[in-house]
Amino acid sequence: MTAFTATVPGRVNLIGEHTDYNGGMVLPAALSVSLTATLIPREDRRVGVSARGYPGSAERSLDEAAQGHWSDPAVGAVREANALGLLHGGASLSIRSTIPAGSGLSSSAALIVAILKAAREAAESDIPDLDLAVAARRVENDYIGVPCGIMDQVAVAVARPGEAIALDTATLEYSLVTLPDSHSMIVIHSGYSRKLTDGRYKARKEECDAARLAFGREAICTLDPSEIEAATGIDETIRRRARHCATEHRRVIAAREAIDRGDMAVFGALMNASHISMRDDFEMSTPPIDALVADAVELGSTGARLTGGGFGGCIVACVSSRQREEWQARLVERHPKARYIAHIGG
Ligand code: GAF
Repeated sequence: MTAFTATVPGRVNLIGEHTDYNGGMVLPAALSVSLTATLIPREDRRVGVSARGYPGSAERSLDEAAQGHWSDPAVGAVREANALGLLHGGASLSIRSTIPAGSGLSSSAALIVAILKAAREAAESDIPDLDLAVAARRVENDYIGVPCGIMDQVAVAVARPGEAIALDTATLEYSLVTLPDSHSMIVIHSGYSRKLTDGRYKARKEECDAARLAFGREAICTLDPSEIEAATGIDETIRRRARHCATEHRRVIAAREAIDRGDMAVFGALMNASHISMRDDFEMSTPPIDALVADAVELGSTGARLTGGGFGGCIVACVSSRQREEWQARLVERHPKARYIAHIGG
């Protein structure tokens, strides 16, 4: 039996949180941590998964519903590969991953996209990466039941380690962004994990849906912040959620321009503003994450923020490359539960 293999990176989002299902911009970057899926097509309708870096192995039916099990993304990916005509039945899968799960680094998107890419190899298909990313989002939305946006799937399907991608989630147009050598983007795990399936992500999505109705705009990221302030009869929580999305979208555009100019001081200030907006307007941070971000800045990072879906997981900080190792050591000394995951840039 021939085996087909695909490797995809984890991603860190540099800025642009919860904008990807609200018609806004995001700026994720691919990391050196990665996931490799090896796939052997089967003629029956079973999906066997053995996984290093996951809780073990699983044997599932292609025809069963998602069960809240860690192997759901794998089963969903094989179902989607069948729907795309890349597979005609089940698969035996072997997974190796260095992307920590529950960290906001897209381990779930990486698992699904890697399986779809391996299935593409098996079918000798030329289906584009972007189409696989859209299919991977369907697995999350329709099979697993997580109402996520499209950022993670595009980031892990398209970007290469060390490369950022400025993605317009309304059109799926993107451009690659080179990060300067002068600074490192450092990913630090808070030591507190979270799951996108735990209900809080969904609650934020529903509040954004309510904002869409209240403001009568399909993409709330494109609302003018002054319009949000001036509107009357709007629930204050909904107003704050909309304000986060509209201002975060603008911060992503400004952040991309700052990187292009090599102005990492402005970039860092935008990261800090993003964190405050996530903390106060979107209420997706936690006290340990706020403390980590505050110390990251106090110890000399240009800017720092929570990254990913929120309520735990990782922060990302922009630090001058010369100071990286000392900064890291001092931060982790202050926060014993925190640990270094990866860095990109210089
Ligand atoms: C998670 C989701 F999967 C993404 O779609 C995105 O919404 C992100 O949280 C928040 O920016 O990673």
